[in-house]
Amino acid sequence: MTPATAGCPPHDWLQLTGGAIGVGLPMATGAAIACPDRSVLALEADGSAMYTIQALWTHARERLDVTTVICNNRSYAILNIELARTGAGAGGPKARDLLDLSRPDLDFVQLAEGMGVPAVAVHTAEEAVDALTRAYAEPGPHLIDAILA
Ligand SMILES: Cc1ncc(C[n+]2csc(CCOP(=O)(O)OP(=O)(O)O)c2C)c(N)n1
Ligand SMILES: [Mg+2]
Repeated sequence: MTPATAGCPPHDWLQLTGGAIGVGLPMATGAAIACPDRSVLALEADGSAMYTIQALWTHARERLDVTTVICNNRSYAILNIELARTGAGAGGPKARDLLDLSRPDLDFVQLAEGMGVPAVAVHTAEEAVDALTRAYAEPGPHLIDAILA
């Protein structure tokens, strides 16, 4: 993300200091409470989001100006690299199934709306820009479920 956002208006990055996933949504809560005059963009992967999804309810309850973008690839994708590092190749169907987050697909729009956060799914970069523009224009929390190929 760093090269992709190099030309953006001034901003700060907050990220985890270790390797435990799931910190993104509660960290966005903390950032928004600490700096109520700034908008917070939470970039969160689908598997990681599920560890702390209830933070969305806090975003709604505290009316936090947080826009959450779920990078939804229906997978614990990075663990494929760890699997390859074991020397087991691509793994068998059972091993690969453990890294799959489909069947059923997670519907983050319904999850967010069920906790009081308005949400929309997007499938293209153009739709994402549109959704981000609308989320930034309106105070309070929003969620964009970015469905990745
Ligand atoms: C608390 C915790 N539990 C489990 C793990 C192991 N782990 C590392 S990455 C990962 C999956 C990440 O998947 P996702 O968040 O969807 O990101 P993607 O790689 O698909 O972009 C898991 C379970 C961890 N790092 N921390
Ligand atoms: Mg994922």
